[in-house]
Amino acid sequence: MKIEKNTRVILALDVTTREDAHRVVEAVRDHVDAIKINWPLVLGAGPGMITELSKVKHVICDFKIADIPNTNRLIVEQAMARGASAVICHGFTGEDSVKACVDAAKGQVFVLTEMSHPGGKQFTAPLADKFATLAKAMGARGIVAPATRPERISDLRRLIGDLEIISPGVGAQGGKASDALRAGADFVIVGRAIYDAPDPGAAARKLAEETSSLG
Ligand code: NUP
Repeated sequence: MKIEKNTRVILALDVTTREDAHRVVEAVRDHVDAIKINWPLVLGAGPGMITELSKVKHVICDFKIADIPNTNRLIVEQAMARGASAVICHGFTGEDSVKACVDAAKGQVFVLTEMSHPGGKQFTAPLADKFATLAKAMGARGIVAPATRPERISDLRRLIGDLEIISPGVGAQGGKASDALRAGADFVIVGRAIYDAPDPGAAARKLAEETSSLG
């Protein structure tokens, strides 16, 4: 499922209650193109959130799936059956495990490469090129690459051609949305800089002004 590029912002909805989730989504829905959810919301408010939110926007389930192929398949099937448009998986588990995700999600998979936090340099950075190449070879939809290191987005873009890049690390982790997009990301992923702002709607609007002006 294609996510239309309007604002090129994906909301990372790392709140832990249904009330907070809906409050933030109502405030920002006009300024984001999709919603990424992660374990904090699913564990805090239940997997029904996938279905509820999928009625408002495309939902990407950032479950960082990292298991043997059969377990990966079962996780992905559950997420997709509840309304997810795509899932995020790790690449270090190897070709067969990534392939199981891609098959179960009918291609709608983003593979993690170099993670955006400081520790991401330790183990994921040295292997990031391999994860990106694996994503392309396995037929994934795209990769996750760090807005905190835009030069790495450019490197990885060269390896994957026209696969999509979604990029976390904007705001709270120090990255800048326009830098990540100029480096080759299709979308930025933004959590705390939106949902922790005193006025999430205003924060999202301001960000969308910055990103949509880049075309
Ligand atoms: O490398 C990654 N970095 C990262 O921050 C891969 C991710 N999936 N994320 C996720 O993006 C992280 O789990 C969180 O949900 C979001 C960033 O949130 P924030 O730093 O904008 O609050």
